[in-house]
Amino acid sequence: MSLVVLKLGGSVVTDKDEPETVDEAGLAAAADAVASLAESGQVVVVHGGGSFGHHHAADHGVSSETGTHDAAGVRAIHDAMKRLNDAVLDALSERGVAALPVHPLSAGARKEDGSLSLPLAATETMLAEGFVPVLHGDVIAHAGEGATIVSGDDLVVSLASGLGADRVGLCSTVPGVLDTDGEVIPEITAFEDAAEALGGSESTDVTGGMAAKVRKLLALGAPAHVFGPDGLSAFVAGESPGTVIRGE
Ligand code: IP8
Repeated sequence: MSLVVLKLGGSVVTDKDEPETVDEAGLAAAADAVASLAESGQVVVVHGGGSFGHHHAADHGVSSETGTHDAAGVRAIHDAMKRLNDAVLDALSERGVAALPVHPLSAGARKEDGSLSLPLAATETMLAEGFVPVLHGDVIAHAGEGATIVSGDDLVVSLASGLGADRVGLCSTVPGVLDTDGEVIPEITAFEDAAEALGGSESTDVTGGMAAKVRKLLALGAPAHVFGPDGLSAFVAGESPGTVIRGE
């Protein structure tokens, strides 16, 4: 059975500029797409932080590199992400999807070099039993740093390579990776293909924006599709909306 790992960007399922606000229309469309994917194969969902995780992370001075030993701060970030995760799970459950949470804070850790260790037994067993695991960007224990942010993109890379995904989708609010003229770059096979065009994310995003996403996706074994909400149905249909990123 084919396995799809789909990341729903925080900007798709939340209003990124309003603290802790779900984008109901965006979430509904995304949940419809996941429900369609789940009808024909296995799917793992990962969602980003949007206005739930990033504001709290910035408030507590935590990023993917800078950690904290303040347990209250870690909980504030994690609890906000659990609230968003609940909203995603509810939307999926309303559509008959057997969605279950996997919280990275309790499942994985980062080594001193920053690399992510994400045991996959829970996710794998859920998939085998017909569930749809839903992970999320989170705060996570980090050797020598206390706890740092793990982005949904890092989780996608670990999940897709560890589980042997057939297709990877990253749905954000942009229609793909854009060149300097604002046109979608159809294919990226090396960072240099798009280096000039890759800027930072405009809203508060402690995990690095599009440049970091492209670097991580180039490291994957499977092709990854970066597309906007308008590309969701094409991705579900097995087409290649937006930009396809395949490392060589
Ligand atoms: O939005 C970050 O996940 P991302 C999650 O996928 C937090 O980068 C807690 C800020």
